[in-house]
Amino acid sequence: MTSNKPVLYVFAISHYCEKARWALDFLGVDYKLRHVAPGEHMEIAKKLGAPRSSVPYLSLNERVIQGSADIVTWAEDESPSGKSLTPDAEACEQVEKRIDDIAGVHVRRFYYSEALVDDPSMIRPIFTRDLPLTKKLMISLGWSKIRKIMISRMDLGARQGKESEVIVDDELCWIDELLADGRSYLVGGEFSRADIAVASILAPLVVPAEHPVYSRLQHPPRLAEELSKWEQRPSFKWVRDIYARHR
Ligand SMILES: N[C@@H](CCC(=O)N[C@@H](CS)C(=O)NCC(=O)O)C(=O)O
Repeated sequence: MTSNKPVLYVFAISHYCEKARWALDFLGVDYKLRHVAPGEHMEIAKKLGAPRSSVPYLSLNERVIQGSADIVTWAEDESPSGKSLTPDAEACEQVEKRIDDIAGVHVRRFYYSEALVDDPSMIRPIFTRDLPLTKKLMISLGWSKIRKIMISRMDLGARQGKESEVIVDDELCWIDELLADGRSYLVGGEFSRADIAVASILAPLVVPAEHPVYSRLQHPPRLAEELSKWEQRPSFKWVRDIYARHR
């Protein structure tokens, strides 16, 4: 018997996937979570008729919704709980778009520039997490090839990592400034999609205890040292607090 539940396709490690997953969970949408292996994600996307290869994508019976922002919008429209995540559409969109387009890309590049280049065995388990045994084996056997493709596609390396670190620092300054007036939430005085977007995109750096995947993630040594300098930033504390209260 096939289920009619929407299926959310994710990489366990992806912060954009966490964003979509958190919104679906928060809004009480019933869905099936499906972890996919790198490579497999492209084949499934194509089969479902998604315009691009990237996860997350949500398969409804008759169509597919791709991209974390569109999935959040769909989830809000469909929410059985009647909860909303958009107190101010324009303000939420401004924050969400900036965090997705800039920090989303550079947190990943900063992180992987050490994790995938210098310490690949440390993060391999997260790529095979929750996959069926055959897929786990496939990833393990093809790991050096997958790693090379990712290094080239995301333009990773020591110089690139430093470059992204500076950009992430600037984006953290922006969030620190937003929080400087003592607000608990980024937009409209209530928990919104802007909070989910910012907290989930920064989560690979902050590793909040409530995160479904990263809570057990260990940072590679040099990254850990760099991140220890940011531990007391308002943005880091805020991400921990938002996760503790809403995830
Ligand atoms: N803006 C997109 C970004 C999604 C994205 O970059 N996904 C990455 C994982 S973090 C991915 O699937 N990369 C592999 C690919 O594009 O084929 C979103 O919000 O969903």
